[in-house]
Amino acid sequence: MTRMAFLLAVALPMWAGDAIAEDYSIGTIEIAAPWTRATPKGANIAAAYMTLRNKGTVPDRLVSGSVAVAGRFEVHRMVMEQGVAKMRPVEGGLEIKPGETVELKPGSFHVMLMGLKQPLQKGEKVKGTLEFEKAGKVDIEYAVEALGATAPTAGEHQH
Ligand SMILES: [Cu+2]
Repeated sequence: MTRMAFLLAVALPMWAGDAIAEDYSIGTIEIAAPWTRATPKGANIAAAYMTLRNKGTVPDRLVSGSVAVAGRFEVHRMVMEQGVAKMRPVEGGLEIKPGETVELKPGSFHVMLMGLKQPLQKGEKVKGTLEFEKAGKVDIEYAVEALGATAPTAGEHQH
């Protein structure tokens, strides 16, 4: 297959018309509203966000994941080093204690999609997986919000 034919084959099925973030669950873990942002031309990384809730009685961890359009998936946290905000991988996975909610949001924990194979466009949904130490693996889709968005499209989440 030529490179162009390959790009079209992976890009076309991703068009979904809107970008309302949806909720998912696996085992005792609830995943609310995974979302990311449109990327400027030439960008090869993007941050993605979601809310994780553990309804179980034992701790679990987000240990890995994947996204079809990126080469690598990492969970990052923000740290202050000498007054400068930097991001660092979360070693050993992101813990979600029983009964707790962990928010991945701008300025805090986030998923880093690295080695983007194509720009992310507003309105698309990006397919991926998340893997939890105990709950296992789940298929999810990230809603792609506008460049510069700070929260997912609101309206349907009344928790
Ligand atoms: Cu990061």
